[in-house]
Amino acid sequence: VAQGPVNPPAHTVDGFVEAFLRELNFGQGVLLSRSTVNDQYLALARTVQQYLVAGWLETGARRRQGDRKIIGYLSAEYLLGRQLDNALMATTLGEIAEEAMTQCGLDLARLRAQEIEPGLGNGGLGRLAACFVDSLATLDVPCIGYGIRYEYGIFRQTFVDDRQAEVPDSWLSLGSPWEFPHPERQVRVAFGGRTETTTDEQGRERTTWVPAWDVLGIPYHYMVPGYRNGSVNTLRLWSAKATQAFDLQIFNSGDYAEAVRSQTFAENISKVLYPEDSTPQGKELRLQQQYFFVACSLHDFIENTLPRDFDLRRLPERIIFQLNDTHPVIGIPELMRILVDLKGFEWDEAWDITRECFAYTCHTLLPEALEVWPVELLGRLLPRHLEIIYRINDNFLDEVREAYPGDADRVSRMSIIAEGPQRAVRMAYLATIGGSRVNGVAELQSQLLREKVLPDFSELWPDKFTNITNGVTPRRFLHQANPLLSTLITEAIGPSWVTDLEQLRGLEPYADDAGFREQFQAVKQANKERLYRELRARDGLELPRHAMLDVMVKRLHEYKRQTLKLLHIVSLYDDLISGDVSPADMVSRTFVFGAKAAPGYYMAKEIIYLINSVGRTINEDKRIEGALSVAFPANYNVTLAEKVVPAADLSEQISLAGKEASGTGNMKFALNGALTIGTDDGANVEIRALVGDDNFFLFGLTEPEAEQLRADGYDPKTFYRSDEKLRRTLDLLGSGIFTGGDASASAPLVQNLLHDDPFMALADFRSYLDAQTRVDEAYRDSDAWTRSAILNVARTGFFSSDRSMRDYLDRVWLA
Ligand code: 26V
Repeated sequence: VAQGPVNPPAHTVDGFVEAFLRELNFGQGVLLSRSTVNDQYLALARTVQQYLVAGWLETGARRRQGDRKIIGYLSAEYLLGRQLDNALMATTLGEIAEEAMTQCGLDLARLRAQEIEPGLGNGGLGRLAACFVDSLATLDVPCIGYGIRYEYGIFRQTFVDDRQAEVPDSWLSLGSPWEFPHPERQVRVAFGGRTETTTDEQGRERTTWVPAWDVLGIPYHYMVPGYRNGSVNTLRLWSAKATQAFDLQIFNSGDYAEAVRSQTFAENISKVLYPEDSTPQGKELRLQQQYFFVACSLHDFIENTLPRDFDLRRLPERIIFQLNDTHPVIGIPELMRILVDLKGFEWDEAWDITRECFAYTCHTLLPEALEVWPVELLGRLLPRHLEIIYRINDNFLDEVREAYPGDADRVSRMSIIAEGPQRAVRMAYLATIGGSRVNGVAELQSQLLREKVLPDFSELWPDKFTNITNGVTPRRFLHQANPLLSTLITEAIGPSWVTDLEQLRGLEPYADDAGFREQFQAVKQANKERLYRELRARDGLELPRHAMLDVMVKRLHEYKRQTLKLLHIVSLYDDLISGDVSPADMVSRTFVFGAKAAPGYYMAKEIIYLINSVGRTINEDKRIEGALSVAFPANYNVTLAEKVVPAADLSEQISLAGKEASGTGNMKFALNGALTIGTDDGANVEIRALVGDDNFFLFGLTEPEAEQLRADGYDPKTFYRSDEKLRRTLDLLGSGIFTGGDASASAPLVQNLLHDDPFMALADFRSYLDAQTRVDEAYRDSDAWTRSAILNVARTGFFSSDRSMRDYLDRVWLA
């Protein structure tokens, strides 16, 4: 028989129905007449998959024959979103599937809604990884995405008495049709124990690691389809399994719980995604997760992906491991261990190879977000890796001493090991030293990375540093999420913008076309109504059809300043209830929030509580005649984003300047025709430069101004005292009217703002309010607003993740 893949089912309604019924009968083991929605969804998923698999197998075969360099994307998070819609889009099966389901008496939309999205990430960093693998497949660049198959992804958020409560996300519970487990390709990963040094016959010292325990990594493969190009890459996520199911002796003696204890322990490693975003907790299990997936991935690539007997001196010709933040940085000493301890390389040669095989992306500017691991913990869990890190550090510090004779201060500043009561390994330094390139994720952040976060390193190796501005996939976030706008764009400029987003420039002339503007507005209105239908069904929310839709969706963090948004809302409410403005004279607004707080982040949870409290009070107040409404649907995720982003009029990107590394939501909104109100921060800077000052509402301190204010001794009270509107707003927020008469319930946030305000919300309040007034004025002229919205779409093609990938190829991977 032929060795190639068998043909997929026919690309027709009949072919689809036939394949679907086969999956339902033979895969699920049920008759259509007896099947549940879940049966139908699983069968549908497997059916669509059949159309992709041939391309996947062919891509794999093609990659194995060629000798192209592969991108090994190492990321602890992939926030993929639902797979079914993406697969239907990639295969152009949308209409066929719709008709086929109708013929079976089923509703495609209902089956789609059955899918629980794999929420294997926290926020921007995880979603970025998902966009990047999408773009690499679309560009037909060989890539393996490596990560962890968490059994529980990011928690499901609920609200109980306006406060966040977390529920485990058991996304696998109804079946997981998108994954291909390969238990036969298990990898053993060791932990703990000690090292032994011996001298071999040639008198060379050889170190071996004698570990104390181990676990197995089982790979689960996911297809990553390119956009209608037949190319399908692989995402390989690792699941931990105990090396021994249980201890038979203990089991036989009757202590069942004790017999499975070590199994439970080992399998905890891939149990749950850490919901902490930005502030590392130094938890042992998290280091276990990091080493677990990195060790599995390096082993998989070297032993199973490279041809047999591959000459490892040429490893950098075949792989570049991209480190998505510091989470996989332990891969650097791991590759050194493989080369030196297991493959017999001399240290220096191994080091040259290793440095060429890694590159590091830094996604933050907050010093507290840079991972450090206590030496004690790292040495206990990975004793050999700690030795290797010490040796890397010794050699590196020699280099520093040579470059800067007599500068002991610099030597201690640059050491991988931070001295102090608790010695710790600085993972960002290890990544910078052990990789060939370091990049930030937007121009401003890359500049601050060089000047403030890693200044000594950028002085020593100026050419190592580069910027690669983030991007988002136009397939999911424009074409799929906004089908009406997608169609309108295609009618105007043809279909190839989907894979060549700069072509959106062709829309610029249409901004001055009254007929096009009218169509554009109709699309926006339809998208709002689609969102409101969803929020009614999903959350029981009733929202007015016609109001400016003002959206702030992102993780809850003080630096992002959801509080500033809240102060704006309270100030408008104050305008109304004090009689300063009548409801009829106010530009009606609907505010939508979406935000999860890390479960242990106290202030973030207080902010959620107050947004809900303020929202409830405003929504129930008849006096304001519906001029303002607030919606905070629980559990914001990729699926909800796909409805929210296309509907928004105004995108809130209001972090304190110098704190948001890039932002990617900002890009999604602009591409979908929302105008941005934003600070001079992250990628906002680049969005504004592209769309033009007239089409962007800028406010707030610049990064140097914020720094200066902090250096001069920032006192939020002075702003409170000198600005009457601010005073009234904060007093109202603290009065108890939003919290059932209990002023103490709002005190934690209000007191924090008055006495500390670490992210200078009070300093930016006046400027923000003024900008919001400009927004109101602009919105009253709906033609001019729509013109700006169209120009936002036309001018933000730069933010395609396809462009980001080309930049990585040029400046990092193939440089
Ligand atoms: C850090 C940690 C620390 C330990 C606990 C778990 C955990 C999980 C994630 C992170 C990463 C925080 C950094 C991050 O998400 N950065 C965001 O990256 C986006 C993509 O580059 C960027 O757009 C956002 O501005 C940036 O905040």
